Amino acid sequence: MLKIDKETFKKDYEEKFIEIHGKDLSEGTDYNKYEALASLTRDYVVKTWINTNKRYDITREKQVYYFSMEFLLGRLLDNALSNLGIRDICKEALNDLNINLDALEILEEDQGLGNGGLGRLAACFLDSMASLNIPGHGCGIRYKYGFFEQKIIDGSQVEAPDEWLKNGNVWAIKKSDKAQIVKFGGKVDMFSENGKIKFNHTKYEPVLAVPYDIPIIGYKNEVVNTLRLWSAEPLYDEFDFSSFSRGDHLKAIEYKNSIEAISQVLYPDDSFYEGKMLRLKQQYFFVSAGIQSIIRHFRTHVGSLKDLDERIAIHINDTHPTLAIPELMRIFMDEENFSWDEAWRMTTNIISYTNHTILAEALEKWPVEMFKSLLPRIYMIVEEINRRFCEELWNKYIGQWDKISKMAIISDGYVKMAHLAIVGSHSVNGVAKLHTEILKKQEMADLYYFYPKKFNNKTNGITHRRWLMRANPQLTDLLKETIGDSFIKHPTDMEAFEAYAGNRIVQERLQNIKFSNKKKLAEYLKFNQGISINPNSLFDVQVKRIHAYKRQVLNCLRIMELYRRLIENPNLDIIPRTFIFAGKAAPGYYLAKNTIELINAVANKINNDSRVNEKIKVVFVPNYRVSVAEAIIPAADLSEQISTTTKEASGTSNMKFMMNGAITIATLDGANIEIRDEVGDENIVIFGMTKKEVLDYYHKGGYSAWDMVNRDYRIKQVTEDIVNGFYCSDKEKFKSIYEHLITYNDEFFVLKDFDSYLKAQKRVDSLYRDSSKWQSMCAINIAHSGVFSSDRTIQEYATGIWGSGYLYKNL
Ligand code: 26Q
Repeated sequence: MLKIDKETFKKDYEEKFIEIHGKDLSEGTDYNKYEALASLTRDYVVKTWINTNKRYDITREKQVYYFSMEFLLGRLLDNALSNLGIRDICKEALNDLNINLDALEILEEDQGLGNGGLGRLAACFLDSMASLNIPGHGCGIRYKYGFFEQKIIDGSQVEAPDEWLKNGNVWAIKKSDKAQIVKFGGKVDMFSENGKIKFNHTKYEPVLAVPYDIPIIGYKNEVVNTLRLWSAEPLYDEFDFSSFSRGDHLKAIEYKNSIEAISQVLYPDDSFYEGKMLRLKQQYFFVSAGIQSIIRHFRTHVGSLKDLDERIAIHINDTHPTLAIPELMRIFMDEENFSWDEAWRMTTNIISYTNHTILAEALEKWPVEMFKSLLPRIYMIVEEINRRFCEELWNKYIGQWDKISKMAIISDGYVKMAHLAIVGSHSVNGVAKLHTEILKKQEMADLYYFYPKKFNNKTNGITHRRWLMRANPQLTDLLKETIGDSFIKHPTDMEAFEAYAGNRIVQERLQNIKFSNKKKLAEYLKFNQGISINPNSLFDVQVKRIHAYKRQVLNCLRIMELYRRLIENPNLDIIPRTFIFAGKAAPGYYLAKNTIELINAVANKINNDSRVNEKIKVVFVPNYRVSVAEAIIPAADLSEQISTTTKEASGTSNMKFMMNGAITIATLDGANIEIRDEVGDENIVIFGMTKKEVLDYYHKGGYSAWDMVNRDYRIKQVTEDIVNGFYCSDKEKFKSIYEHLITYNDEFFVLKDFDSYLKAQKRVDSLYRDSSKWQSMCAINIAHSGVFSSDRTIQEYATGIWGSGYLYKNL
C-alpha cells in the first residue's frame, strides 16, 4: 500500500498540474485537473510496477498470459486510487484545494475495447489476478476506436465512432523498444540444412507491432501486473521508397493506411459468424506480437526455453486467439530448432482455452484459401496438426469417415478454430455448469469423448471491488458495519450477512440504500435524457447486448400486455414500475436494431399517456457501457435474465445485480441456475421452459408459434399490436419482429414462455408488496453473491488449469 500523507499529496498534485499544463491550478479546467490527477496517480504506480516485474524475474514464478481480442476496462482512475489505498487521502487533499474528486472521475472516457460479457470478463480477471498476487497479464489490441458509440435518434440506433483516444490517454505507456515485427502473406520455401528441413519466408508484408502497457493494480498488495495492447504501425525501413521518390506518394499513404487498419476497429459481435480477412489479420497480429515478446523476454531473462511450459501459461479467451497454437509451434520449430514432438508437447502444455458460446452459427471458421494466402507458414503447421490428429482418429474410429470429417480441424474448405483450440490445448472450459454440460454432451460431444480429461467447468465471476465496493459504497459500508471487512479479501465471507436478513433495522437500511441509488439514477436520467422517473416505483431492469436469444422482445411484449390491461382498467392494482433497458445492437443485425426501435416506440407511447404514467414508464438508456452499468445496476430492484434456456453460456450481469441486492427473474439458463442453487427457490423468481423441453423442440421439432397465438388472446393482442399501427403509424416498421416471432416460428420460443413469464411477473408484484420480505430476499442474495466474485473463479483457473499462484496459496 502506498504511504502518503495529505500535505505531500497536495504538493505533488500542484506540481504535477504545473508540469503538464504549464499554468496554475487556478487557471485549469476540470478536465485539466482530471489529467493531472490521473498522471500523478500513474507516477505513483510506476515504482511498484517496476518492482513487481523485477520480482517476477527473480522468483521465476509461472507467468500467466491472458490473450483476448477484448478488454472492457471502463474507467481506471477510481480503481487505481482505491487499489493503491489512497482514495480517501486524495479526496481530502482535493477538497482542500476546492476540487471534487467524484466530479473529476466522471470526466474520464470509458476504455471500451470490448463488445460485452467476454471483454468485461477479461477485465474482471485481470483485476482478480493482480489482487490475488497471481502473476497474470493481459495481451490484446489497442483499437484506435472502441466499440461504437450508440446514439438514439428518433427511436433508432445510430452508430458513431468511439474516439476514446481523442484527448490522449494517461494510463498506457508506449514501449517502442519492445516492438515486434509480424509477417503477412509472401511465400515459404523449404530447404534442407544439415539433414534438417528448414523454411524460408520471403516477400511477406511486415507490420510493426508496438506495445502500449497499462498497469493493472492489485488491491492494496504491492502488485502491479501488465495489460499489453498492441498497435499496428507501418515499417518504413522495409518499404520500397523508390516508388515514393518517383512521386508515387499515394502508394506510401495506401500502405500506411492498410497497416494502420489492423488496429483501427473492434469488430462487433452479432453472433452470426462471417470470415473477414481483416479480422484474421487482427488475430494473427496480436497473437504473434504477444508470443514473440514473451519468448524474447524469457530468452533474455532465463536463457533456455527448455522448460518454458513450467514458466508460462497462455490462456485464450474464446477461439479468437487460437493462432497462438501454430505460432508457438512455428517459433519452437523454425526459430528454436525443436522437434515436432517436443514443440507439440510444450505448446499443448502452455495453452488452455475457454469457450463462451453455444450458438453453433457463431463458431469461427476460416476459408482455407484466405488462411493460406495470409499466413502461409502458419497454414502449413495447421495442416500438419490436422494430419496427425486425423491419423489418431483413423486409428480409433476405423472406417467412420463422417465422424472423422466432422471432428477434423480442416474440413469442407474451412479451418475450424474451436477444433484447433481443443486439439492444441490441455484444458477446455465452459463458463457455467450447464454450459459445460452442453459443450460436453452436445456441441463438442465427439471431441469430448476423444479427450474427456481436457474438459472442465469454471463458472464465471465478477470483481466485487468494482461491482460492489466502487459501484455501491453505501452497501459496502453496511456490510462492513454488520459483518466486518473480511469479505473484501474473502468475498464468500459475505455469507455472514444472511444472519441479518430478518433484522428490521438492516432491512430498512437496505431499502434506504436502494432508494438513494435509485434517486441518483433518476437524477442522471433527468440530466442526460430529460426524462422523469419515480424512485418510489419498482426499477425493473434489462441491460445487455441486444440479441434475439436474450429476448428483449419478451420483456417488451409483457409491457405491451400490461399497458393494454391498464388502459382497460386504469385502477388496476399493480406496483408502479419503471422499465429500464439498455444495450447495443450489432450495426448489421437488423432484428436487434428493430427491437431497439420497438422498445423506444413503446416507451414513447406509454410515457406520453397520462392515464398510465403514475403506474408505468419505459426508459431506454443510450450508449450502454461499463460506467453506465455502474450507475444502473446498484439502482435495480429486479434483474431480468430471460434468455432462452440453453442459449446464454453464463451471463455475468446476473451476478452484478445479485451482489447489489436485486431480485432475479430468470429462466434456468447459464449461471442463473447456480444463482438459484445458492439462494434457494424462494429467493429468486424462475419461469420458462426447461432445458429438456428446449432440446426436445430442437431435436424433434413440434413448436408452433401460431398455436400460441391462437390459444392465448393476450398473445394475439400483443403480437397484433406490433403491426397494427398502435405504436407506430408505419405498420411495416416492426414487421421483421412479427415475422421472426410468428412467420418464421421463432427459434427462441418467446411466445411459448409468455404465459409463464407473466405469472412470474405477478409473483414479483406480490413479493414486492411485502417490503420486509422483499428486503430479506435482497439480503440473502447479497449474502450468497460472494462465490460469484471473480476471485473464486481465478483461484480455480490458477490451481485447476494454469498451475500458478503458489505465492497466494501460501499466504
Ligand atoms: C467473432 C467473430 C467476428 C466478429 C466478432 C466476433 C465475436 C466478438 C465477441 C464473437 C463473440 C464475442 C463475444 C462473446 C461474448 O461476450 N460471450 C459472452 O461471454 C460471457 C463471458 O463468458 C458469457 O457470460 C455470456 O453468456 C456470453 O454470451
